[in-house]
Amino acid sequence: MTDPTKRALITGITGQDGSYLTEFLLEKGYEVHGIVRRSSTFSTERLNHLYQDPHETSPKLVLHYGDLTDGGSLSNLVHEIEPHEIYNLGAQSHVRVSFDQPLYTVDVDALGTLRLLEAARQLNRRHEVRIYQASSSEMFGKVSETPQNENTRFHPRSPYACAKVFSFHQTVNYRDAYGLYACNGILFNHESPRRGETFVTRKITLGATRIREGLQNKLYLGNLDAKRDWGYAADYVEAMWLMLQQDQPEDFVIATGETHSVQEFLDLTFEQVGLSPRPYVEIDPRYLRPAEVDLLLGDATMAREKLGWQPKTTFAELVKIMVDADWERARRERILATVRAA
Ligand code: NDP
Ligand code: GDR
Repeated sequence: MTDPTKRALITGITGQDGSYLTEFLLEKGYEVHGIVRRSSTFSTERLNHLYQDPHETSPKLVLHYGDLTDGGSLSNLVHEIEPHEIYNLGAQSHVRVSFDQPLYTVDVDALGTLRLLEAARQLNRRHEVRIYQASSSEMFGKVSETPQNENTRFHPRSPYACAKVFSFHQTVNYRDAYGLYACNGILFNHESPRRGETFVTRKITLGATRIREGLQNKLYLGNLDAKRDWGYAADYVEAMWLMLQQDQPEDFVIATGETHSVQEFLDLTFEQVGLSPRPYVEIDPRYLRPAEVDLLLGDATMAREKLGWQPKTTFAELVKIMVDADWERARRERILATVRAA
């Protein structure tokens, strides 16, 4: 291919981060290719506003069927597309679910990364490619120091986190062993109105706004004492891109430097909809985990100094962005329900 346009390949393009990263790269003039799993219903809801008819000449967003468990499809796509940058965001990303599906989680989140690194290594022999690995603050697990930075020891506490630690080290090793431009973004929790509905922040903003609109009576949650460093997903995708624009590949922590408990997120959300959580929230043990990560707090000094990156959205602003979006949705749902009942 001789076209000077930069091509990016994204696994996990249909997820929260995939959709924000696609917007970001399209605005930068990239041609974006995404890998989508085949399912019986469409999984591209988060990308609908970016959709381009594949019959158009030179579409800037192209989706391909593939799967991180299928090394053949990954290798074929990497070789056909010849991307300049690969973002490996695809994962079974739910920590609680990883206890129920440990082998599947490891296949996708650990071996899937290795399959992709291997395809990238082969391509890199004839066409320079850079690869970003979506590593996670969950790797710190039972933390040995606070705040956590790039030198903090890993102590993973779930099948998900163990798989991510494997992928972290494979990424570093492909960089050391083969000179591949490969880096890990160790991202702390980041949320948005596009967050999956079973992650705690979205579950709370959806639940509180639906309760406010009379669509739901109860919100069932697990451990309210866990503390997380929550940022805004739209801010974090810029850091992924910046990591691939440096002279040398390195691994970076991306975080806000503030930590809040699930209880605090809950209180602020209910305050914004003018309710107290007490009558509505119940603890359901099914949402507790066999091993919990109690406290995460990131130190993103290295990202600030080397990438010039820092978060733009505060905790209170994040909660408001999510509440506003879900409240609008709940209002529409209530109006629809009223019309149907009439
Ligand atoms: P999501 O769960 O929203 O998205 C995950 C994506 O991976 C979806 O597009 C999903 O496809 C895809 N996927 C799942 N299984 C496979 C598979 N077998 N083959 C190919 N693709 C697959 O996650 P986020 O967008 O929140 O996170 C993106 C990445 O960053 C993940 O790797 C996650 O582990 C990691 N991460 C996330 C953080 C966060 O706070 N959000 C923090 C740190 C790391 P489908 O739509 O079909 O399900
Ligand atoms: P996490 O996010 O496990 O940090 O992983 P999640 O929102 O699932 O949990 C955060 C904390 O909230 C507690 N919690 C609940 N969690 C869920 N899902 N549902 C509940 O009802 C509930 N009640 C309390 C949890 O126990 C936990 O302590 C996310 C994912 O995006 C990972 O892919 C990513 O790597 C990490 O963030 C960084």
